[in-house]
Amino acid sequence: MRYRFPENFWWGSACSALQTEGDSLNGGKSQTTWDVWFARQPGRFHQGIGPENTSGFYQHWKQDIALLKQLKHNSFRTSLSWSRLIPDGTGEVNPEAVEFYSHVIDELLAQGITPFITLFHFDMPMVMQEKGGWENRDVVAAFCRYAQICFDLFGNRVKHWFTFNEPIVPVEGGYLYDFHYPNVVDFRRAATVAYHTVLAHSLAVRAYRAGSHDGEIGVVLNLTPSYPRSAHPADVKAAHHADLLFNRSFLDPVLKGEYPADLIALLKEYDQLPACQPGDKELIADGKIDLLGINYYQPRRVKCRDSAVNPDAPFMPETLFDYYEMPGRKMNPYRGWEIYEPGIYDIITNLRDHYGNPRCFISENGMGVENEQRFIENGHINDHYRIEFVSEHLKWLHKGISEGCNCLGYHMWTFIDNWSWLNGYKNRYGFVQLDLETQQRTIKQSGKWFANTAEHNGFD
Ligand code: BGP
Repeated sequence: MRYRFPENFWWGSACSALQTEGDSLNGGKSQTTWDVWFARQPGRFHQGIGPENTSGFYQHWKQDIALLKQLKHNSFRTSLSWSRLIPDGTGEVNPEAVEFYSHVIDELLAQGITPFITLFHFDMPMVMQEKGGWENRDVVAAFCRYAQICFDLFGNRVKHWFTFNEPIVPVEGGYLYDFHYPNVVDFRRAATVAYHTVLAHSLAVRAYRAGSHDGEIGVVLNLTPSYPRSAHPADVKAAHHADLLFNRSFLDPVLKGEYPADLIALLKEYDQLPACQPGDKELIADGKIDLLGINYYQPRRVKCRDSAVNPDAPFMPETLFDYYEMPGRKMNPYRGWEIYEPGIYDIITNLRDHYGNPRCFISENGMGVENEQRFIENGHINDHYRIEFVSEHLKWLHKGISEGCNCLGYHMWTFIDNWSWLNGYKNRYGFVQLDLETQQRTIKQSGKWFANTAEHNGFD
């Protein structure tokens, strides 16, 4: 076999609570920011479809786990919902939620599928957002209590924990670019949210270690390699700044236990540093992880700014660089993201060379495509483009692993077509096609290809 992966490689997929569970206001669950935002502004969501309208994992979990088995998964990541487990954010634990998540975890284990559990995947309980969300340190403390409760309830069965999924995304979406609630555009507040998220992560890691649990804890980061337009120092500097803001603002604290000195200097220069308190430094040093999840979808290409900075304009990341469209780039036109397979290799070799080669795995990678029904052949979707997407990324991953990178698995986003935030069901990502009306599930060609690859631990 040409591309054989190391023994015990994790083959699986990822999803999140809010994007799959449905029953978003049943079973004792309280509202997340998404439920509230959707109720207020349904027009901002593709075709007016909100988080109550999903693949219904809350009802169909057993059937879906049977599908995971058919897809030959040996591991699977999903998230717990804070607002389902602790509806008022800080008080009583909801027994219905404990029962639901226990059933899911037990069934995964019974099917030989290792559960990977994320604690927070973009779904802030509204009660916590009303207190200021991540801008408020009390919310940071409440998150730590929630994490501790999860470790105590499920830690005997769950051995792979992740504090956050893509923590930079709620910063970008909620506080810079208006694609998450609370729709603020303010860099200083964004920096505070990012900083407090790192503190929340570190507190949870501390709590996990203090509990002497027999397992490992990490975080899932979306790493977008920053490529400069050219080797000109101005372009290189622009790419370095983008890397500091969007990658290293989380990567360095969780792997090195401290922020990059040049990120601190940069924010200081523009008077954007968040407020620190005594003890924060030690706390961040304690937030070092055992396992890094890497979500990779697209690179970030930048160049130096074409125009001068308006001194009266508020500071934004784009004060420091412009985006660059590489001629001839390969695009996923539905999502508007560049497809650049070598990026996955660049990420893991960078981790090997500059971060001590940490234990890591690809926790998300995938391709959302619109109107996939046009590819139906003999009753199922023949998504050859997705097979090509996955296999091309796997080839680069394989190369990195054969050159010594400590990458332990590959999880696809995602196993069944799911609800994609503001995009609703516009772009389909699954190995399994979902008919939203009938809830019928049909395995796509890529699902068959993946099952075969997982079963043989590689492909030709
Ligand atoms: C990641 C998120 C997922 C998922 C995926 C696809 O950023 O962790 O929640 O949604 O991207 O992106 P989208 O759904 O926006 O197309």
